[in-house]
Amino acid sequence: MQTAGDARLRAPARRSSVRGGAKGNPGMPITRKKNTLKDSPIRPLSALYADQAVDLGDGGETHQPAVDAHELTTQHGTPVADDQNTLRLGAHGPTLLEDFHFREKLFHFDHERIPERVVHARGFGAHGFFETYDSLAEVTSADLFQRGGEVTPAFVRFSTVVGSQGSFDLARDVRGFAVKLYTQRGNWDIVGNNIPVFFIQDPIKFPDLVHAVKAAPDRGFPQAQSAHDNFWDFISLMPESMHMVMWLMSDRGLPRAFRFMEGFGVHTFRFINEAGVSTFVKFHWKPKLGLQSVLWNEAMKINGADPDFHRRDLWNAIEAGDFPEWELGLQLFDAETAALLPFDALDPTKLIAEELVPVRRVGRLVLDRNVKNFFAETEQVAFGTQNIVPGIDFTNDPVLQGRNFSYLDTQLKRLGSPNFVQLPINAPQCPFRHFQQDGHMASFNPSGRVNYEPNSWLAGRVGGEATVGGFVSYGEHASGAKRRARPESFADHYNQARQFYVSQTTLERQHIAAALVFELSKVETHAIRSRVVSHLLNIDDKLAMNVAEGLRLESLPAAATRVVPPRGDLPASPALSIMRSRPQTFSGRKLGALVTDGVDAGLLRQLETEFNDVGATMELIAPAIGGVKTEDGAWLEAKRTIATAPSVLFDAVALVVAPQASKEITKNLLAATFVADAFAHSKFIAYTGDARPLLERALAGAPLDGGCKQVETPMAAAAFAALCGQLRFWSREPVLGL
Ligand code: HDE
Repeated sequence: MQTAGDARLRAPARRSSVRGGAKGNPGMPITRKKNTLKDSPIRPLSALYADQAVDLGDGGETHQPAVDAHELTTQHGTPVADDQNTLRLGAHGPTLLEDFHFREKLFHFDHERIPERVVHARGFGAHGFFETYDSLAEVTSADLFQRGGEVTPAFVRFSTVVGSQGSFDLARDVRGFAVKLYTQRGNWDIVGNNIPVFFIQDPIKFPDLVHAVKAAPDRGFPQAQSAHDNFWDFISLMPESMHMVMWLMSDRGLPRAFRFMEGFGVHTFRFINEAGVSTFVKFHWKPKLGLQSVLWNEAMKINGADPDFHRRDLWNAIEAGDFPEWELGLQLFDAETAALLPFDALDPTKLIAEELVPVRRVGRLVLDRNVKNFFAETEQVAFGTQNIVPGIDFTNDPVLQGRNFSYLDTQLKRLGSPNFVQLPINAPQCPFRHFQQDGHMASFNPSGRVNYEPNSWLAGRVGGEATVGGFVSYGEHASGAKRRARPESFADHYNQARQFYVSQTTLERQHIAAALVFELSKVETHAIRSRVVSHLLNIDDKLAMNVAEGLRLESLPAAATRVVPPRGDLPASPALSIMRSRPQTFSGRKLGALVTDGVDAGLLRQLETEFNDVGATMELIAPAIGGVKTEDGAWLEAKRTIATAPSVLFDAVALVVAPQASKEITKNLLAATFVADAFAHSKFIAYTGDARPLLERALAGAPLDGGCKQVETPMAAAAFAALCGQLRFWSREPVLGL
């Protein structure tokens, strides 16, 4: 195979015209070019790198001539004749300071990075729209909710919280779910998470929380994880976090994809209608494809195999026209209902069970366009909880109030100018007019002399106050002594954590216990492990016991002191469990088909059709990326190889092995690991008869179960696709001995 390196070695710059290249390289054409005085840097040779025709310089370096008018220029537009060599005094001489092209290029490169977000650094965004189902004028005057069918442009950024921008997607972590809606009356940001509650009740603790969970200041690690002493030390001293910790340790901390997770506004907000009446509202995003998560053992392997697992999934789905969709759900309740709720609606560590206040679906969010430039859009998008529009207002949730203060600061720090709202991704898409001016990188610079209000320069009074539909804060009465205090109604730290736990299926509860054991096993300080268990005892005895056993604690600590006693009036809420509310469809999921030479192309086609019919995709995995030859001699290109695509990247697998390849593939340890992992992760496995030896080797004596199906016929392929609608063969997990 020829490479650019070959060409350089084999085409010495000062050769005379040769066709056929250097000795031993007959396929490499090298031709002397005609030079004119105009062609200032003389490039004596032309070369071909497979499909690419280039010139070679004196040192054999590649020069790629511009085609037509697509020539390279400096930032100031000066055409660049040589982008390979700095300006030097002779070929071996010192570099000259007057090399403005080099200086500009390096200067700009040195400043390419902006500070990453202090939290939610690793994110991925996409464009789309929000469509209102029916008018909500009875509860809000927000313009986007006035008319059924109204379409509002949207941008969404998903993120992990803890890791830096270069970390991996499948950390056990909360996911940011931030939505910018470009409404006709201003931008409205719902800066939410995929978990409906938060760790802390007062924003003054946010820096402590984030310091504790991120890398320790002395050593600069660990990265993108909570499994370490500092995090659990903090948590074990902050029982208000226990509810959120239950969510984080549950499968919610490991979404299968952004498309398969819920979003929540977390805080209680207000809707205000035309008459000024306030209704409390909590925001939910419900994924059309239902909820799904991966297992922790899978997550760890996915992070190695594809650190971009979530972003790749979203990007590919949108590119394929398979647009991810969520419905906006509202929990609406008035002040009287709020007073009757078992918890304070202003406490962000609490949720309101859907069974108590039902979720009303009022519109859909569709992501249908990938970004054109990651930096310009995903990195520069600036969300802020303070960005609301007339018809919506804040409540006194202290964390929301603190956030309203924080987000502006952070954007100025990150984006370096008070004009960050002028960046196209942040600018409103409705008419706007204000008199804020100048500053770094001002690009919205209105003409004319009016830059203050009131003014009398134009008859229309440019920039006068809105007489209809302007933003008016809700006239809530407030009074009290100025003091640092927390409401007594915030004191219950365990009852809702327990409600969440008992709402899970047995397997989900086991996952929570296993996650806690994993995390605390990485905590080196014994006292912290016991302290966490002392809190778990206030949530569920069996959970605490399982964790204590998993850690082999010498003795069970006493339960942590609690302020509010256990309450018996909080029934399990099925909506809190992913498994209980999972969809019966494989739609949006992926089948990985491991294929060998001699494969039955008809069967593969059938499998693909069946999976496409349920809205899923199939990817071919072969021993080598070039692909395999089918039984009828055709060539099938592979998408992945066994080495690049372990089965953790798929939701179900098919082992489509031909008789002549059975022996070879059975010997392949990677192929056996592929199958063993799929089995250990309770995935459905289809296999041809000739794949059975591989399957048996991988299972190491474990019996084949109902999740493994021999598939040789079209009917069997259809039945397998339907079976995969159950997503996993969960009844396998308890017998795996994990
Ligand atoms: Fe944030 N948060 N946050 N947060 N948050 C930021 O703003 C902050 C909180 C959330 O994709 C920062 O632009 C404080 C809760 C998301 O760009 C910063 C407090 C929830 C994103 C900030 C909270 C969130 C952020 C860092 C406690 C869920 C990413 C970078 C009082 C409802 C948005 C930035 C994106 C980002 C502050 C708590 C969600 C520093 C002070 C609760 C999804 O301003």
